[in-house]
Amino acid sequence: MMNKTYIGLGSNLGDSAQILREAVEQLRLLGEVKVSRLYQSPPMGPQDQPHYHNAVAELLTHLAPLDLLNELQRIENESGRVRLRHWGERTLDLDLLLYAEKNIINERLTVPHVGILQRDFVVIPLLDLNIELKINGQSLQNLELVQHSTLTVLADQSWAD
Ligand code: PH2
Ligand code: MG
Ligand code: MG
Repeated sequence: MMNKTYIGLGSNLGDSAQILREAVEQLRLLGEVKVSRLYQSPPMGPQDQPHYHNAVAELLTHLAPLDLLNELQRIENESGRVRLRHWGERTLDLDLLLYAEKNIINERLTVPHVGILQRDFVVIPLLDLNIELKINGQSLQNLELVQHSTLTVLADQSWAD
């Protein structure tokens, strides 16, 4: 079974654009990948940290949710992930945002990812990939935060080619 999944990518330490490019290269080993545009986003959480580079990848994969989570964590770790504090700066963050239409809640994983609908740095890149995307019946394009985006576009969808 092929499953359509969406992965959130973030980085605000090191050469973030390059780190995210290498992460996409690793995701391509797991299945077919499409990426959103690349954005700069002011930090959510502690304000005394750099702006983030954010993007979302659509991944078509045979991997089951927890197997995919394991792969994402492996990629984070192999990239030499540094994470300084909760909601704080990190070299690479890969979040499993959506997995097919599934709702998953267990000790390791909540899907849809917590807070998706409140985060423009997730919603806006998701809309690049699927303008009609709905989460539990809610159309993303109708969310108020789409009109008040704090994001800056850094590159079009060819950034990870
Ligand atoms: N990730 C965080 C905390 N804050 N802020 C932005 N703009 N983008 C992120 O990806 C982000 C954040 C922890 O994962
Ligand atoms: Mg995150
Ligand atoms: Mg994370």
